[in-house]
Amino acid sequence: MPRLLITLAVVLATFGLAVSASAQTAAPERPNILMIMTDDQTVESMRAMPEVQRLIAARGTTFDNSFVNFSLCCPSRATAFTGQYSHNTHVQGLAPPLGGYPLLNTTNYLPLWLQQAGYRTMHLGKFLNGYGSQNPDPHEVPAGWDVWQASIDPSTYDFTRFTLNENGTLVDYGGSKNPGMYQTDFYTQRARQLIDRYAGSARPFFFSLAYLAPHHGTPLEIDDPPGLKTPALPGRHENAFVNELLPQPPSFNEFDVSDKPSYIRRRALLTPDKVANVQEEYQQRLESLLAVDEGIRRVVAELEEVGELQNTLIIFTSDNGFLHGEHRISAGKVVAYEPSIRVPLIMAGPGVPAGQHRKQLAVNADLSPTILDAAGGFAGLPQDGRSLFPLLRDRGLRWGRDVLIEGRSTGLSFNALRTPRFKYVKYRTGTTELYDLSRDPDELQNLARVKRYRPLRMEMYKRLNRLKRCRGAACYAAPKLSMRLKPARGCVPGALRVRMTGPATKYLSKVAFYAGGRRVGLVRPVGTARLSRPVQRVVPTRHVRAGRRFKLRAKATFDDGRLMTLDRTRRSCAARAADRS
Ligand SMILES: [Ca+2]
Ligand SMILES: [Ca+2]
Ligand SMILES: [Ca+2]
Repeated sequence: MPRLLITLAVVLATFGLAVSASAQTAAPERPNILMIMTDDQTVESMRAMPEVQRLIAARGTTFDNSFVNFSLCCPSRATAFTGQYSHNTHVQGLAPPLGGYPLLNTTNYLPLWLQQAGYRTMHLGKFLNGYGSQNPDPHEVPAGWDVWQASIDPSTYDFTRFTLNENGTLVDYGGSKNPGMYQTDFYTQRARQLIDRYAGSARPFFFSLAYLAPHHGTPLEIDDPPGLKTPALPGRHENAFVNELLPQPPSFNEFDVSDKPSYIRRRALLTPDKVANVQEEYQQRLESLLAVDEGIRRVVAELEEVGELQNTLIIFTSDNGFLHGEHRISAGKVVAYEPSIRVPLIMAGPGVPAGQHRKQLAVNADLSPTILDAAGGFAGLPQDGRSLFPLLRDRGLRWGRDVLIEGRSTGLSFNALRTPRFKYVKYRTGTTELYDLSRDPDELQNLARVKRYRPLRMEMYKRLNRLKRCRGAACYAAPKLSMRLKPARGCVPGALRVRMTGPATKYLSKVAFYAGGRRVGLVRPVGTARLSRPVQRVVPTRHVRAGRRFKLRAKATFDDGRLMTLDRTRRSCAARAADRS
């Protein structure tokens, strides 16, 4: 059997399908993996979750710049379970023909790959939209799940009365049979039971725990605002944030929308009444997260009680962000603006440094390769994202990739590129948007018609055209940049001449050099001039002890804000030729 697996791995690698080479971590055994996904949760709302901060973020690493490829429940979950952007999953909506559960290819996706890697796979809660309603038989259980307890649509969206498909059996919860039941609390209790039951087994588990909050759902409540949908709350948390003011960043109810696409320009300013309603909606969404936060405390406590906490990789994230009045959108997602595409992403457990942050861009297509990396498994499909573990091990590492954002809904269709600094959006109508997020984080000044950004726009347009049809490694292709060292081989006598080469040098705006962890050189433009060519530098390496191997790293910054590191390992000469001269 192991030989068969090795053969399979070799075959997959040969065809470029393998994503995970590592698996050889320091951990004595392979970790359990718990992926907690909330629904429609913004990064801003994380302040309502002190337990997640204490038990996951403080023990782990927070990705400060985490995005979803397609900011909508169903496409986003399809990406999480396949490692593919939505143009490859073909799940680009909530219902056929654009999307919905029936469009997910359940014959080749993450849970199956994890089973092949020896994992017990479990899912509890919301799955892809339309599960139980769009498939002809609600008893259907998708392949790949050992323990399957998914909510049946539309009962998914009732916080007090819902039906789970429990490995093929439909079981009703709440309602008149069990008044007072609250879905979030039920999921927490059920999650603890599952952990208790399968802890300590020789088979590690992958547990997908999908809370509905802070997404809207029934029943209606007395203070629900007219015209806006809100979650339902347990009595103990009603009005917990009643005094919380709606955040009003500069993009809130954006006054001048003359630079915006027509679907924004058409929107009227929000009236004070409407703003009050949005505030109530905002408060209820925050309030609904309190039970999730409590739930996560109890789930983590359960892992600790059964002795599995140290050996469980916990991933906390959301399927998409949400707008609360930014750019005049009173409630919504799908769009390319920051509050819509940004999601919380926090990891803790084996191989994850404690109490750290990462600035590098992450995208939900990274979830599958990251999980497979931890599990020592292999993807059966080209992965459009990458394992985040290299970024966890090396905070200075930069890949230089663009993140692809996609969106389709009634009357709206776009693709976008997100770099660490810029966002370029191209609508099917031909309209474009360009934002310099380092100067304009609230996306108030569309630069698409500003002349001096034309070269950047053309370049991003070309890259977007490539990325919008990308598959696998092409989706995270780095800029074509390399470095030439002199001496090219042999030991380094005390200094190295480094020259940046490759077509991407023409977009370089700055390069910093590090040897053995110390910054030893910087090439940057003087004044407003462009970087002089060729981009090269003699960097001293005398601080590296004689005869030692050291890492030379070049950290390149491009005009569009992309960052890329290039590494080379060299050895300093035992005899210090340079010192003697
Ligand atoms: Ca969602
Ligand atoms: Ca409500
Ligand atoms: Ca209220």
